[in-house]
Amino acid sequence: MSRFSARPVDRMNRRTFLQASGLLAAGAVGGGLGPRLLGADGRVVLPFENGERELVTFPQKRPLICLTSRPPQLETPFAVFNEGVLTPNDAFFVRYHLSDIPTSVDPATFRVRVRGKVATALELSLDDLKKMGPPVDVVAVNQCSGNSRGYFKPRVNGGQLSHGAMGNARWTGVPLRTVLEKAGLAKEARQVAFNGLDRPPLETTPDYVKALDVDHALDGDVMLAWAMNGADLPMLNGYPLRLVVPGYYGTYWVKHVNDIEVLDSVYTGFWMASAYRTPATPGRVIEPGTAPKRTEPIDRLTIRSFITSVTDQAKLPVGRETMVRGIAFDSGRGLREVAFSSDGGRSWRVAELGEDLGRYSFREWRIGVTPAQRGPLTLMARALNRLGESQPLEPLWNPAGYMRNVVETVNVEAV
Ligand SMILES: Nc1nc2c(c(=O)[nH]1)N[C@H]1C(S)=C(S)[C@@H](COP(=O)(O)O)O[C@H]1N2
Ligand SMILES: [Mo]
Repeated sequence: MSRFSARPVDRMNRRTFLQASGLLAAGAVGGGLGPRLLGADGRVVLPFENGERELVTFPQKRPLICLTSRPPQLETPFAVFNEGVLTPNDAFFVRYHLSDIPTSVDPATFRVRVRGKVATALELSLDDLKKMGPPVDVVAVNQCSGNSRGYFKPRVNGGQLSHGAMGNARWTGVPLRTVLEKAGLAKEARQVAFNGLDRPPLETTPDYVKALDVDHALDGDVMLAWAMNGADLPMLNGYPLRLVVPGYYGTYWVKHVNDIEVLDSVYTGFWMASAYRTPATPGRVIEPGTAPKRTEPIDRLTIRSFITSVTDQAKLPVGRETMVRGIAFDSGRGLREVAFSSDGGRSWRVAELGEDLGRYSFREWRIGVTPAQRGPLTLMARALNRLGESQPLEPLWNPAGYMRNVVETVNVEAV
């Protein structure tokens, strides 16, 4: 697959990247494009073995939890999810697979190409896209399928993430359908493959390309987005254009997308055929130590909920009400309720849901807790959607540590 419709990227132009982010003038970045370490106290400890992490800053980002710095893989500190239902752009997590990532893109010369099984191949500028019709907006969760992988037991290979490889933002762009209809799909069109400006360091490394079935690509929800929370996409989140696939795991949300190819077959590149797959079993689960007979691609988000306002070891006053708050989301089927327990799952009450920002968004919830006596309390939240999907009480294990959605617990103390 040829990669570029133009050569918009000056990969090594650090100056442009820093200027664009306003950081050069502020002098906030030290040597190189690498992360700036915050020093001995700039550390966090995630609650699993080998969970000690550095906090680092990259251009356009506040200090985030560093999983790797080349390529950048950054987690959002969990406290951010208690500050608001939209994740700020400078706190939004970052995931890359390939080390050769764009560090500056000229929006004037950037082009996205649409080619393959189409009536008319297109080369569209950002202006062209913005003129294709009124911009559409969706609030949607982008979550890595490996989010929370560090909690898998037995432990599994892969980035040992806590719960910060997710975020919720308002995305603005043009429906992919509008663009594909302009190109005119051929009758034999079967899948659409998406490629971005990042490149493999070696020719033998497979380029990061993902594909969607044609029906999905045309559903009207899938979007080419140029803005996030009302601002340009941060460079590390896909500037100047990314795919947004509401309700689906982040692996499909191709960043810096500049090449869209309509195929008459099922795409067989590495990142679809070999990576980002789970056992093809109910719950995607297999016995640890065994190998799946069949696998299938990651697809929709599993339903999840989190308590955000209290963390392990928090103290709640006896005889007084504490408002416990959190977030919940699913793949867009429609959240029905969030149940809450303060006795380790013996009894459940229904929490009050916050503002509805749309079916793909985080939904805030809250509930009052008044401990009757001193001692430990085990807090749990469990979401349920209109399809009847809920969260398991026991974790579901798969070899790559994907799609975790067990009911999480927070252990606090009534004092
Ligand atoms: N071009 C490109 N797009 C990509 C990836 C990548 O490596 N390259 N990683 C994907 C994965 S696995 C995830 S989880 C999301 C993360 O999006 P974010 O970095 O904006 O948070 O980007 C997706 N899009
Ligand atoms: Mo991911």
